[in-house]
Amino acid sequence: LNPDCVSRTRPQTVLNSQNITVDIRMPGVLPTESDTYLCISFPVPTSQDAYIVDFIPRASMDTVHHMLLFGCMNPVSTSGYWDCGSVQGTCKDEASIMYAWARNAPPTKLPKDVGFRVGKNSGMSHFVLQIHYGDIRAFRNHHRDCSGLSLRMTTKKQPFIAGIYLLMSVDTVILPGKKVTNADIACDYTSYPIYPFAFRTHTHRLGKVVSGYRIRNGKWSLIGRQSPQLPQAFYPANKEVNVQYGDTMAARCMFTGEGRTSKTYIGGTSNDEMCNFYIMYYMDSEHAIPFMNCMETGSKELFRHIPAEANVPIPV
Ligand code: IYT
Ligand code: CU
Ligand code: CU
Repeated sequence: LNPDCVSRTRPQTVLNSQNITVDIRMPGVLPTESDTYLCISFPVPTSQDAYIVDFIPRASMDTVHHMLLFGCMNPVSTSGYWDCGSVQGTCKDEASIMYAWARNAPPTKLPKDVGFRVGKNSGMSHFVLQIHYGDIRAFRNHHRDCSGLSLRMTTKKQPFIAGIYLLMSVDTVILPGKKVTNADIACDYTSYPIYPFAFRTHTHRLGKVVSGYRIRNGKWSLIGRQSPQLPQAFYPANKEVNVQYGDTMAARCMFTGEGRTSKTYIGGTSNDEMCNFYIMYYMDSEHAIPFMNCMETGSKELFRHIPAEANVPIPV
């Protein structure tokens, strides 16, 4: 077994015991069909609070289509790897996404003084890494894959906490043959200020463009806009747009029903659809809320004022 394949924890330096690096690697896997999703879990290696301050992808470009890192208390398994496609999933409890890497997209860096808080007290005793292996032909020579992620962590308290705000549609129905269906989501924001620095979009095949906004005093400001058909990584957000008490968060996914012969609903398979807009933000650690969701359907009246760009497809 290639020693690079073994997941491990090691101190960053002997001089400063506050820093740890965690390597989360597939244990030398050989997927047997294209579009296999494999997961491994790894315990957060400290009982104290710790902060992830850097993500270093260790992915093989020719085999890995994308990787996602989640945090949770109860992974589906704590030994070996498992198939985590639509059936088993990642965690028995709620999983929170913290990182996405996708082939041909630039990797996300956390800003200085910003960390994701992990550890038992923050509801994250385990990491789960999900890897989507694309074209199986890359494994013709039967080599084994050890792709994964290194996390640079510290137990030193960070001034700002990273978090994820997820806007998702729960009730969209896409009619067959209909050229445009919009999934509109909006929620009032009633917490301490957040500073978005990255965003990620997710739909399946029918999504054309996904856009996210802050609405303040009736004015729509773009946080980010991307085609979900491009690599679904976190992309840099518009840094000028922060979100504060009294603002509204809004997102639209534009879908097309062309090429379908029956209705398409929200669901887990590739024949279903999803509409997700993820915002990665930082927040003053004193008031930090690491994960927030918005699942409310946006009103017609509100979305009368959405900028026209939200319905302009992005060329892929
Ligand atoms: C129904 C739906 O839209 N599911 C999404 C969003 C979602 C993410 C997480 C829902 C829950 C979560 O705990 I994290 I409940 C969804 O499954 N998105 C996929 C991944 O599972 C994260 C994606 O690639 O964005
Ligand atoms: Cu993928
Ligand atoms: Cu999905």
